[in-house]
Amino acid sequence: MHYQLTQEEQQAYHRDGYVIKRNFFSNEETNLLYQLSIDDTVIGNSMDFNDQSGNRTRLTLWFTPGDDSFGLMSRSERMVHAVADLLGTEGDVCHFHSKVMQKEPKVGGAWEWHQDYGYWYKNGFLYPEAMISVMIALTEATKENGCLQVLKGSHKMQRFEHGFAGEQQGADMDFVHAAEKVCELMYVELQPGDALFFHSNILHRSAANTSEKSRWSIISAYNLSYNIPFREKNMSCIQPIEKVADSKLLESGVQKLVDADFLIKEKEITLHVK
Ligand SMILES: O=C(O)CCC(=O)C(=O)O
Repeated sequence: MHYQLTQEEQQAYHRDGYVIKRNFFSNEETNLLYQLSIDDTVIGNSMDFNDQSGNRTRLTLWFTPGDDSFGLMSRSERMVHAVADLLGTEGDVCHFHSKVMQKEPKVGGAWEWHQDYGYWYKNGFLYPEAMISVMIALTEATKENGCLQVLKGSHKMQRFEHGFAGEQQGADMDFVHAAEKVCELMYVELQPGDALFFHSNILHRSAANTSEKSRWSIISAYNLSYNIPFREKNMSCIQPIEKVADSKLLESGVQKLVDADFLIKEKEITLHVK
């Protein structure tokens, strides 16, 4: 077994519900990913979501990882091995979806308190332990431009009910307030290329971007092959990833997302996948 994360990092993930790996992607790799994230193929397929205050935040989401630069990133050996280190080896690592989060200066809205499994449960996934998200910062993420906030250790509380909060799904705020009393609030500030691995049941949110700087990131969500959803039509989440060498991303240069299976915003889908 090839370990990508140290024993300490793995323990931190299981204890806290998240772990940060600094400089997981180099400056050169991150620049390349950032270039793709502002390309028409990404921006042209973005969807708006309003938060509770009516502020717009945008994302572009697709399911099947291809040979584009994001696919080469999400299928890279370092990424797949790190995910396997955290989820375990009872199943193969599969890619559920990736999304480019676009929090624009001044207008980029908030993401309300939620657990990713609060959404994914509705897709019929049975095992939250088999699911994880990995956020790669493409720009600096700070308190000022609306970095992710997590309630440390809240993944151990299991799933809360989620209902509508603006156009998003938010966790039942009575439970969130109770969790806030016993869990430390952490602001996850990241530099470009840093990776945040977070558990599907950790409570997290992010504030609106009131700064002059955009906050761009890519989040890839993974699932283990045995966790077969009974209400999900996109099957990439149970197809073992075809890994690629870490060097492939830079060797290939900017490769655009062509013919990707983008999520189109419809009421039904908005409810279930983010
Ligand atoms: O990017 C953000 O600010 C929030 C992302 C998030 O909450 C999620 O993807 O579950």
